[in-house]
Amino acid sequence: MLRLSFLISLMCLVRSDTDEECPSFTKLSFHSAVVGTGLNVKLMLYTRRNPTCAQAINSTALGNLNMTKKTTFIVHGFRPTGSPPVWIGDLVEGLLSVEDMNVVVVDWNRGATTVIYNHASSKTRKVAIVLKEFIDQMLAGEASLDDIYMIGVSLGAHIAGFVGKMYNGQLGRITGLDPAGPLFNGKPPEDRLDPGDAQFIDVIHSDIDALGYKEPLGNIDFYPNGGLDQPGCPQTIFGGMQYFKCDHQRSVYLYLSSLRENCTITAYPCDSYRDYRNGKCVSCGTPQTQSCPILGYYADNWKDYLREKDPPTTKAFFDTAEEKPFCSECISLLCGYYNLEQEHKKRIHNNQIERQSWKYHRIQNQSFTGCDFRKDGGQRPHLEILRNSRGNCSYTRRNTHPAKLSPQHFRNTTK
Ligand SMILES: [Ca+2]
Ligand SMILES: [Ca+2]
Repeated sequence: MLRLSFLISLMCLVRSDTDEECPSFTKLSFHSAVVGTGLNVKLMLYTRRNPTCAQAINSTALGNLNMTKKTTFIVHGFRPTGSPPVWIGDLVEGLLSVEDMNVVVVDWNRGATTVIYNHASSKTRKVAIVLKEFIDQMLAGEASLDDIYMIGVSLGAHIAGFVGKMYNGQLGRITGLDPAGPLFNGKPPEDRLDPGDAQFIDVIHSDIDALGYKEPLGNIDFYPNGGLDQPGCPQTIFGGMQYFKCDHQRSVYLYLSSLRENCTITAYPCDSYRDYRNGKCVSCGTPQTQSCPILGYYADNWKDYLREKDPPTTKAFFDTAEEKPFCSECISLLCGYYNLEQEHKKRIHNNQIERQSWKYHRIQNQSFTGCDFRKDGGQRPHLEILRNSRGNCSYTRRNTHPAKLSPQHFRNTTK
């Protein structure tokens, strides 16, 4: 009898342990979205000590959180169906793979889940206040605002802005991934993300004609493929849910590629996408000692330069492939974009270039791992890109690096 009761209590112990361990992101049903949900903010901590099994944390229980390290908060947006964001796990894993940090998933699915966008939007300030209370506790310990980084997706980007504002812009960094446009477009800075909300703010705008925010909101604003629509996303309602969210969500996948893929997405500072497409923004606009800004996690390498500008804002453009690795599209690879017309003129003036130039049409349909070209100490690449009116890409070897690349080498770096 004693043995049995011991066994039962042991089972209860194990059972309650597994219940407590590894809390997961709140899963709700579409029914919850229809009836609406009250706000409940859960914080889940992942570190290299517990990379796959979260710890539920709050102001009084900080778990494995190491105050001396960077802390990255991931803040999601509107959840019209109640499901967890599909990219959460990949983002946590990616962040932990690039740096030993604390990653805190801010689960406000109860609150964000509703079919009525306005209801989710109206809770953003309250989420920000919960985060402020938590960060205050961290600051009461050894943590520093410099080491606080918030990645906000859609409504989450504005939540991050609200938190940053409460610290007078002294938060280390905010990354806005297609910050929400509806109900925020045209609002004053205090009612949305703005460049004053953190020490450095980088933003990716991937759906400015629907769910995203059109105007610049940070120190650098990246507009992939112009920011309106993304290649590979359905253009009609027959694409189902993807028709509504694909462009918007692409900002997250582009950011993720900066953590996972062995090639970088280079962006070109420019006044407009049109100017970029017309080859007017080849020089990157940064001091010659630097290369062009890159998208994603390492965008803050350009922090000092971008913040010193007056005003401290930069728009940057680039094109991508339809799928990962998005950087594989020829046009996004290198710091040199010429239209065919310009290049023709160049050839007339310089026979040597003409003699040494090669063209590789339709190479953009292949996965290209030529980012090695950028690893030569930030030098300008050996290849320049041509794009003709039909959108085909081709490459021309730079005459400054003779014999460094052969057509054979080029073929070897494509697959
Ligand atoms: Ca603001
Ligand atoms: Ca769109």
